[in-house]
Parts: sequence; C-alpha cells; structure tokens
Amino acid sequence: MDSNGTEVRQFQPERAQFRDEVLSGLRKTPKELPTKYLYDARGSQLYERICALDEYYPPRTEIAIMKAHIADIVARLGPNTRLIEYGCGNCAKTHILLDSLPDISSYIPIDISIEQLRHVARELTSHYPGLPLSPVCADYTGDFELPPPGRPGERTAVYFPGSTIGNFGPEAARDFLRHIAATCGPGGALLIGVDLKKDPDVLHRAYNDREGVTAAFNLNLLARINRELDGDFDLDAFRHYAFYNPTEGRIEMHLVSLREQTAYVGDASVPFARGESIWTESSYKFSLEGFAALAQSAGFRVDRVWTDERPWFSVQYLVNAA
Ligand code: AVI
Repeated sequence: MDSNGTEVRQFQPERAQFRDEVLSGLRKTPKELPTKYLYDARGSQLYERICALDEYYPPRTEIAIMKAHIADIVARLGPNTRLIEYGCGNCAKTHILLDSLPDISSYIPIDISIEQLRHVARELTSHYPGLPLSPVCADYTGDFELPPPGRPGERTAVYFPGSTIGNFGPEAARDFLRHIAATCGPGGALLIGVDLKKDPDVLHRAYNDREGVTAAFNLNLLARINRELDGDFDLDAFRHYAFYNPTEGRIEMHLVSLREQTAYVGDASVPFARGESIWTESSYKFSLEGFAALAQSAGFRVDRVWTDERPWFSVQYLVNAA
C-alpha cells in the first residue's frame, strides 16, 4: 500500500533476472542490452528531460495532436471506459484524456519503475479525487495480472502513447499488439502514438541532442549495471552513438567502446574490442500504410488517424477487428 492509500501491484523483474538478461545480451555477437533496463529511477528522470528538449519533437507534437482532437478522441472512447496505460511514465499525456473522459470506470497505469508509479499515484489521487486508480508495477512485455474488470458494461481501451511501439522489433511489435487486442477484447480499442518517417536530419538531431541528455540516458544503463550488479564499466571509455538506418526504418542507439578493454559484471568478465558496440535501443519510424498493415496483422482495424501538419507524428485509434 502506498502512503496515500493506493495499492501498487508489483511484478517487476528481480535482480537475478536483470543479471541473466544483461550477461546473455553481452555474450551475443553483436552485443546488446534490453532496452527496458534504461528506465530505472535515474533513467526515467533523464527520459523526462529528453522529452523537454527542443530537438526531441515527439512529446510536444503528440500533445498538440491530442489537444487539437480531444473531443473526437473522447467521443470514440465513450463513457464507462476501463483505461489501461502501458508504460505510463509521468502520465504527461494522460491528463489530457482524464480531464475530458466522462465517467471513467477505472484507470490502470502500468510502469516498470516503482518510484515513477508511486509519484504518479500520489499526483493523480490529489488531482482527480475519486478516480478509481489501480497502478501496476510490471515489465508490461512480460507476464503479469491486471486488476479484474469492475463495472458491468464497461469497455476496455488501452492507451500506448509516445511511439514506444517503435522500440519493439517488427515481430515483437505484432505479438505485442496481438496481446493488446486480446486484453481489449471484442469491442475494445487502442489509442496509440506512432512516430512517422521523416528527414533523417530531424531524426539525427532528436537522438543526438546538443546538451548530451540522450547520451547520459544511454550511458546510465552501464552506470545502473555498476550500481545494481556490482559492475565496473568505465563510463568514460564508452560513447553514445545513435543514427538513422533508412533501410530498416529505425534509429539505432549504441554504446561504443573507445578502446580494447575488459569490463566486469560481478565476477563475469566481458571483453570489448576497440570500436565494438553494445546495441541498447531501436526506435522504428513508420509510414501510415506500414503501420496500418502491422495493426491489421495483429487483429486491429485503423478507425482514425490524427497527425500534425508536417506530418511528423500520428495518434491513431484502432479497434479490435474481431
Ligand atoms: C520511449 N521511446 C519511444 C523513446 C524513443 O524515441 O524511442 C526512447 C528514447 N530513446 C532516446 N530518446 C528517446
């Protein structure tokens, strides 16, 4: 139970799982680390700072689209909705929905960071007294239980903003959307933020900001391994490297070893050649047609797409096609 009386259900990964996934990723060729581990308390703070950067256009573009079309969005969601949010972060965009959605039956924010969820639960309870709130701390790509449905006749809608779907590979994205379609059930819906293909220079700037916040966010993964898994990565011996791969339609984020070196995770050694990289994140960018095909392969039909004028970003309303 949290200090404000809101129960936070917890299913977050254990330290042993973190260690196993880190070591198995670092033993692969090429080396990789699971993206989800970027988001400890420090990583979540750094991600919030990224979201406020001039160069990182997605959050403010998505918020502008949501605000411009909130009446239409809310009309589609309708009353008596059980709203589930995957990866709620600081819930910055959720306020736009909660301010306008009538008669919500429950709001279930899910996040991997317990600190983030506690903060969000406190904030939401004071801002929306009486909002039926059931936070869940979990890696939402894994197994966990949702609180049982509440009111009769309610409809389940999943909110998945921020184009986090772009952080999944194509197959994982389809499987995850299928899982969401099953969670929504027949008649359910998914409101999702989807980042679009654009001039690679814009993308390059967004993931290589002048202040170096994205670099700090990426390097924090090694700092986290040092803190939590008794690692000894020398952060000065790795460099953030992010670029747009137009063939794959994705930003790739890497940490490149600046010299030949051996790092330790506890007593396990990890050798690096000079110039060798650890792949920490992919961020896929979509065409509207490409995303519609992906949604359809997962059992959704695209009901409505809203974009900004350029168009750089989209908010899409998908309905379970079953
Ligand atoms: C959370 N996710 C959608 C962000 C993205 O753009 O892929 C994470 C991020 N990585 C670097 N900057 C932002």
